[in-house]
Amino acid sequence: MTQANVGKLLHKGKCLILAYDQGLEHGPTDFDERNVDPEFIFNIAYESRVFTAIACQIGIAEKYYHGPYRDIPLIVKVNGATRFPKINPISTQICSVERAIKAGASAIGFTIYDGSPNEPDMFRDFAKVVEQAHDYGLPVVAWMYPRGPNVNDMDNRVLAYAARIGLELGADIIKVKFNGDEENLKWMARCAGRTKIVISGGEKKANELDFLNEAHKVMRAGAIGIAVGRNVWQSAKPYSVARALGAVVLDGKAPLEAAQLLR
Ligand code: FBP
Repeated sequence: MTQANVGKLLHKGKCLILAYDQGLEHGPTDFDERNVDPEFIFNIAYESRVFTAIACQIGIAEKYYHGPYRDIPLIVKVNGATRFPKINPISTQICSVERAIKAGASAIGFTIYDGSPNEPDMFRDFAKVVEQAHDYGLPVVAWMYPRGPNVNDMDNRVLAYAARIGLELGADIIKVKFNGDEENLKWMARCAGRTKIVISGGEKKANELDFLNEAHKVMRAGAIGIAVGRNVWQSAKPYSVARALGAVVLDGKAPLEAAQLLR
């Protein structure tokens, strides 16, 4: 059995990833004066001490992943896409596994738009990336995002299909979206088998407790963690939100109890 070293991305079997690839994926509309600076994000991860990994693109990794930040395991995304309109979505490989390792990667991240007319290209690139990463003992985290002209990315069956594709393609962890249906998430975890599931954060919620509740729900349904960006670094109190999330995701605390840390 091939077993990449997933453990280095986990704490007590749970995973809390701070995601900061939105500058490429969405553009700077997600940012303000503070969080436009990658240093601010790395500092949240370092000071809050709850994130089991940080995920970003290669350019950010090479220029900002230095000094004490190197204590936080790094996931380098090796493909990416912008939000400019596309008929057929594709996430193009923009970095080699070797370059990611030189930048300090402990794991490789890769997006697949399942169901896109360009799916075969992403599958092909992903297969090579998994092979290379595993040769170096690095686990692979796949952003499994069904997307394309005829794809309903929040449909239960589509989400379960994406989870299964992650297992079949050899991902160690898949990052998927949650449509609010806990039963379906349980089924997705069954479909993913020995591939672990983390849930995407999504747009910033108005209320921090709502996000803690959602985190609690997905953990209860069988995810091993969440990968969150905007709900942390767009918050006015990102350090407190991070600690409260850590309490829910890593320590299994109830959302209301964890919310005490928001003060
Ligand atoms: P957020 O918590 O900010 O949603 O980040 C999670 C994430 O998967 C990022 O890693 C990625 O940039 C983004 O969401 C992709 O979002 P979209 O669904 O708009 O492509």
